[in-house]
Amino acid sequence: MQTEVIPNKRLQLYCMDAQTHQHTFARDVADGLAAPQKWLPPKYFYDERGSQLYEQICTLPEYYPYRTEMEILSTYAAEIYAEIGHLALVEFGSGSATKTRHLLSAYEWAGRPFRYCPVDIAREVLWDTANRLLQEYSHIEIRAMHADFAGQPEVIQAFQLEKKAVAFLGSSLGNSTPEDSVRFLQRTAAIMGPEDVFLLGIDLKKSPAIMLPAYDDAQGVTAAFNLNVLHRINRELGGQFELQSFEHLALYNNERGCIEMHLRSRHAQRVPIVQIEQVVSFDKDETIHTESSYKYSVDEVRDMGYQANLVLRRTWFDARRSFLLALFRPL
Ligand code: AVJ
Repeated sequence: MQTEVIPNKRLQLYCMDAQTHQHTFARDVADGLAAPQKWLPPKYFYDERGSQLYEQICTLPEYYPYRTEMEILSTYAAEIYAEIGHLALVEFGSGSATKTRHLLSAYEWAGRPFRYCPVDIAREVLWDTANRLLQEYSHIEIRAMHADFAGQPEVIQAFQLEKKAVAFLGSSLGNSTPEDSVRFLQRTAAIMGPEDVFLLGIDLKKSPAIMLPAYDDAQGVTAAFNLNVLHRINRELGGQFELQSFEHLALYNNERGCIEMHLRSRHAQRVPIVQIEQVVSFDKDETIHTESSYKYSVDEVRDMGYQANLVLRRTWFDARRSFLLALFRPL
């Protein structure tokens, strides 16, 4: 980890070097597409185009997770802030920080300096957002980190914060399996002090009739978002995917309790990927599993916390109890 740019004392950018990122992408694609069930880690959705498409997904009528979490944060920002106190706010997967702004406004209204430490894998979005926030909040001090934090929450130790509130919003934890999620929470808890808090935004289990359209919208934005990862392989790894030869597929896996997104091969085909020196073969209807989005009950969320020595202290819901904002403290 290195500190790359210091434009002024209110904004510092920490960077994981690009080399590491690129290597990982090539290796993950090579491994994932060689597996019996082909798969790709969802974090690779978020290149510049993918980040734009995700923002667009958030405006879709079908995509309730965004709206509902937004409702919670806008309704209860003052209450949440009162519970957290004026602690430095670290956020995993901050993206455009649209929802977080409600919380940042509560900090701002306190009328004294506060520190916001966003961590994201999408570099452009991170940078643009940080600069925008500097304009919007006169008391904000930003330490932004461009990093892949998946499976390694310890990256935030580079911020060297004495006390902190760690936020993981947007149901992004849902992209990990429950087993990996518990491990992520355990490792996060291990680097939290006794007065630190953990704020988790997570989607709740509900009827597939509501969940499924959120991942298979009428306008096909989610389909474009899903297919974009093939475009990225073409661009960054010399892949020769023909996007029209794959179709977007979303399903609810009732046993695992997650929405799955796949890309299904419309016909048998062989796809060269130059930079990993592989030709990937597909049967007709064979899929690449590109994302799991786990849904939980409140009890399951509480239990995951316990397994990580985190105690669920407060819960906030939207009016329809569609989404949960949970505040944990160390045991
Ligand atoms: C960014 C993890 C919240 O799982 O709902 C949106 C991403 N995938 N549509 C989710 C996503 C398909 C998403 N999160």
